[in-house]
Amino acid sequence: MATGNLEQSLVLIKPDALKNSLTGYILSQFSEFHTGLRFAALKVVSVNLVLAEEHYAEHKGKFFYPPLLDYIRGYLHYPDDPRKRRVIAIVYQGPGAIKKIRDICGPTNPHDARVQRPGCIRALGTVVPVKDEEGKIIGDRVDNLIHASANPGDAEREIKLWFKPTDIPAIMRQYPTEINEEHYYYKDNIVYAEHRPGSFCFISPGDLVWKTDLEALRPAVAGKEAPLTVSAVVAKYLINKESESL
Ligand code: FUP
Repeated sequence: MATGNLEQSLVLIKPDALKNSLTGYILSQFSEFHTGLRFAALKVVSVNLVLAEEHYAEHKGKFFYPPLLDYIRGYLHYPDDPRKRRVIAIVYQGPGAIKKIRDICGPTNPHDARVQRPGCIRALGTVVPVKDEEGKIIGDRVDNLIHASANPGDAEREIKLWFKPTDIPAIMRQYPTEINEEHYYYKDNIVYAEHRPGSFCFISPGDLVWKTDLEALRPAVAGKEAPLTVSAVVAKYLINKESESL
């Protein structure tokens, strides 16, 4: 796990921030001049369902989980324009990256943010009631513009979920990698060691991959229990592929 000067954090500029043209404002809040942090990686992501479910796995089963998936996938802010459904995913690196970024973001709920930390990014967000099938309000969906890793363990999990090692300059990579020596194919949430009809090869011999991904794939193809779900490994290899339903 990375610490000290090399600490990293995952930031997601969410669809509501993009819709409100807050990207430039957010990037300037996090600029090296203001925070001492640097970009380690950045990409525009059309968020597939596998990635959304894995990113918010800890909230599975909660009333706000389904709308949260629709929110991060851009369906709520761009119901009629699939081209605009995207987030900007960024890895920041530098001393105290996680806390510095969380402080600038502010509290999770924009109502709290406005009271407790006026001026923080999430103070510009909004809260939308969530209703059950009978129309009764059962809680709030929190549209808070930005995601930021909460602690070093989350940062490692999230960075490896959204980014391949080669998305990050070698000198800035913080987590162990390995050169893969096998072929791995994916179809319908299953990984295979050989090609199956309709599957695609997402890792080939010679590819640089996260060590923890390989430690999950080896048992997974042998039908054994793995330390990570197949989805957690494969999600980043599905990013920005053709099919909307991925
Ligand atoms: P944070 O770490 O600040 O992003 O907060 P959480 O992990 O607690 O929440 C993850 C996401 O769930 C946030 F974007 C807000 C959303 N959420 C709701 O929509 N409704 C709730 O009642 C709680 C959280």
